[in-house]
Amino acid sequence: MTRIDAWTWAVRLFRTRSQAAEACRAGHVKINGASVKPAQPVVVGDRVGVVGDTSGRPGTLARIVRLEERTSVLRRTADDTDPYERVVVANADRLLIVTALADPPPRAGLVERTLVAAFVGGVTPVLCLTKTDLADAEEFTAQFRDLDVEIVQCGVHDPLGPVEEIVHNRVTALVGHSGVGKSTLVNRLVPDADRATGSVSGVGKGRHTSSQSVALPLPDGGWIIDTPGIRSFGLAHVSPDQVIEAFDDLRDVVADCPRGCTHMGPPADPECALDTLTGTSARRVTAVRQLLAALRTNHDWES
Ligand SMILES: Nc1nc2c(ncn2[C@@H]2O[C@H](COP(=O)(O)OP(=O)(O)OP(=O)(O)O)[C@@H](O)[C@H]2O)c(=O)[nH]1
Ligand SMILES: [Mg+2]
Ligand SMILES: [Zn+2]
Repeated sequence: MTRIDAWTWAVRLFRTRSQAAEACRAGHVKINGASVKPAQPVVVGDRVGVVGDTSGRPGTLARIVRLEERTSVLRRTADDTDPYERVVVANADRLLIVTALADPPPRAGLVERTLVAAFVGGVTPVLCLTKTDLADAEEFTAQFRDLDVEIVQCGVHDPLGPVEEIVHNRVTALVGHSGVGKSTLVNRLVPDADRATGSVSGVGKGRHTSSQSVALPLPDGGWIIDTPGIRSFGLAHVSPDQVIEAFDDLRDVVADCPRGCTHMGPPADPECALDTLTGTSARRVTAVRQLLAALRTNHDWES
């Protein structure tokens, strides 16, 4: 699934990667063998089965009749109290959390919340810094060091090699605040993508240059998914235990925590088992608690 418009879904046919077709959704789709009709069952990145006219000729439509099981799901909710989960992208291997070092200023909270969604959704996050020509990266990146998240600089003046290596032969989604340079980066990675880019002056006034998620094939293999800018990342569906679960070295330790432990340490959780860890793991606990703290505080980053 490469693009979704009001009534049609664009699909790329698997056997011939270059062949595209339009498809419409059947009333019900089969997920894991069961016929269901969820509100928005098919998202960009989904693998679907289509029948009917798959020629891709103008005016023809195929029918989506099957949704393959997803290898990863990046979800968000509108805010932290909203029970309605929206899948942002399916089947991504990597999530590039695109963050400008200035204009708009980097928001640690938004990065932390996006990291949580990636860890919980089974997508490996990478912190991707843009506008490196406008500010120094050191101070901002220091706070993420103990999470072992890969950090790559990919401003317009930085060489493309490191980010090309990350996206090669993988499905990579880009997320981040509006105006950070997601589409600019996509245009560098896919020279004929021709994604519209915008000036940052409109940020905070509800203006987003990209309004749709689109998957584009990379020239050397793999897919890149450009998404519209976000102002916040609702995590109503995420519990502290799910975050801990994503870290191999912490997962087993919390089995010794008292019931209802929120793993924040004293004073809230004086008996949290994570406090028995030492060395690198202890530093990791501090970093993961930073994520848990971000899970509790959501902001709408207007600008
Ligand atoms: N100085 C500088 N400007 C950049 C850099 N990367 C992107 N820009 C500029 O930032 C502006 C916004 O870039 P876009 O690529 O449209 O941002 P976006 O993240 O796709 O924004 P939305 O589609 O609204 O989410 C454009 O004017 C770009 O030229 C960079 O590394 N340095
Ligand atoms: Mg864009
Ligand atoms: Zn605990």
